Amino acid sequence: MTSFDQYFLMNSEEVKEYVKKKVSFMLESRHLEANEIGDGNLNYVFRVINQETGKSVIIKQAGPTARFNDDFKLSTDRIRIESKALQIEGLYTPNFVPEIYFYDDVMSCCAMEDLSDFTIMRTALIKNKTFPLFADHISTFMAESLLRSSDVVLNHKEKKFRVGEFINPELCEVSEDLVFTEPYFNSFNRNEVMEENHSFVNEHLYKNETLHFEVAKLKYLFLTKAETLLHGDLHTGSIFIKENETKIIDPEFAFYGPMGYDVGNVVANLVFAWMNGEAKDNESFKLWVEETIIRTIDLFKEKFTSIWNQSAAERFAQNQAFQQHYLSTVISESAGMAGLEMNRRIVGLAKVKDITSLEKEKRIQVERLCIVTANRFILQREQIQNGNDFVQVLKEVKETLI
Ligand code: SR1
Ligand code: MG
Repeated sequence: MTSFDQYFLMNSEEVKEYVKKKVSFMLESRHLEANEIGDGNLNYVFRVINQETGKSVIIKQAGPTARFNDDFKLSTDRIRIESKALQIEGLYTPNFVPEIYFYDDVMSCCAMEDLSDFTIMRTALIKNKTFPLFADHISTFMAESLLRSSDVVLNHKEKKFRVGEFINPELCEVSEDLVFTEPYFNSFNRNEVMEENHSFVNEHLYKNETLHFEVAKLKYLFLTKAETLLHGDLHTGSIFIKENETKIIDPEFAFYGPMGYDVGNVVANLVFAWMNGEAKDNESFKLWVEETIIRTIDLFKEKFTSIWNQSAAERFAQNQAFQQHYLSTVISESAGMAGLEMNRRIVGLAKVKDITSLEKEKRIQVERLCIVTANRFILQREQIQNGNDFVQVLKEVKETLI
């Protein structure tokens, strides 16, 4: 029987043995059942339940490559990054992340709270379900986690130490390629574009020099602006939800980067939900998404300002003009990053079901809508300063294109 003192990729039976040995509230349990339930692109996720007591635990293990494509060789260190990021986020917003029981650096896995009674938010949104508390929850999570890990609140030396802890070169490279470069050049020939949209993509993305200039600026922000500890992949597939609760999972892409990357990802993925409602002529769902985008941004701004006023340690934080400049930059960078996330999910290899599950004619249309909206988010980001500005762009593009 293995003592788990050397790394290997576990199967369900081995995970049961692992849990018996390592998880304090499952020690030597005899009636365990383990199932692999992961549906993400990268890791293996096992749910282990003791059928006698009903107690359960999630074991998440990283393999040496992405599970959906062996071409992506990725350091298993990503589980350390994820565990550590969840623990830090748990200090600021314990209600919005799963509890991490422990991280095992030999097996490159972690044990965490089982959230099986939640649903992945994207799955629920595709059924056009609505969540009235989401804007409140996600704005709290983002304002707390993004501001409290930044130089505004953290001691500057402590922040530099954290930047070092979260150096995440391989996962950052995935985003640099998939989000920032490939949608505009198809550099590795991995883009997947619907045939009917080839010339549209060519004109609006591949041959658009004006756009390339702005994307280049945003890419260099991502590469160089070590502003705060990001979740790094904050889409609706990284959110577990139920009526009254929201849990943010999967921060394996966490690193010190620009705040707007996380905020922009949330907006972009809400826009995908809106597009799904648009394709299904579901006006009430679209209205809920619009309100949710507006409230997410506006509540984020309110909460950000309040945390800043109460907790900022930086000497210049009391300068009102600086505070306004800082927040305004975060929002316009969020708009730019939202546009990038939208374009890459339409033309890149990592797509979203909100769009791919649509029937063909509708999909062709909403993909174009996404690209034009995304480009306006990128090109006009300086003018986007509140929630309504995002929704206005969306509505204007819809009016001109359909
Ligand atoms: C190689 S991983 C592809 C995508 O899945 C993850 O969830 C990230 O969004 C990444 O870009
Ligand atoms: Mg993920």
